[in-house]
Amino acid sequence: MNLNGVAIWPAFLSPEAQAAVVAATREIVRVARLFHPVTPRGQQMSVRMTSAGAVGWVSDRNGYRYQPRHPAGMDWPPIPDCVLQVWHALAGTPVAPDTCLVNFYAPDARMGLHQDRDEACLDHPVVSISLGDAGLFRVGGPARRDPTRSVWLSSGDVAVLSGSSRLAHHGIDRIKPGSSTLLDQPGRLNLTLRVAR
Ligand code: MD6
Ligand code: FE
Repeated sequence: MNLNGVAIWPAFLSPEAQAAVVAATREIVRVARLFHPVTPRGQQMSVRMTSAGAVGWVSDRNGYRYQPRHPAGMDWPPIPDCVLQVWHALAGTPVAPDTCLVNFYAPDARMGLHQDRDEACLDHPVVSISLGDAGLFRVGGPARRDPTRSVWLSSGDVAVLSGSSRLAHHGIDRIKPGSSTLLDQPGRLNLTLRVAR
């Protein structure tokens, strides 16, 4: 499926593969706790985040950036193999990702329309894995005012932003609590792989 140039692979991950990624993500979160980032303007984001990889995405009063440590000071855990496999199957590049952002949406969390442009080189794709409750994904174009289209991303779906869609605006309007039994709590987990440096 293609939504404004974003490739969407419905049910790319089997239920078994989804369970393996959830178990690996629990291990990431155990070491590098989820936190609520604060935007540069001082607003607390509703999504909780952490990262795996050589660098991780953080946001605070000093801006958005990738940095080699969690805000609490520890190294980010390594990106799990089962997650790297998804990248290598779909990214279309031999370059490996150096960061995996973990987003957790409680039932009332959302993510506003944004572009992914904090990476040093914007030629590499972004590969995004959805797990747990479905999320309403909105995709526009490179300009903020470009028209948008929306699709529900369900557990096991994978989205790839590359080429003309790499700088597409996108966001999550809301999630549908209770639409999946994968997680042991209501909510949605999203893992996003990138080449950041
Ligand atoms: C989410 N995803 O699905 C948020 N970014 O929860 C993103 O912000 C995103 O899905 C870049 C590429 C794909 C994505
Ligand atoms: Fe994004």
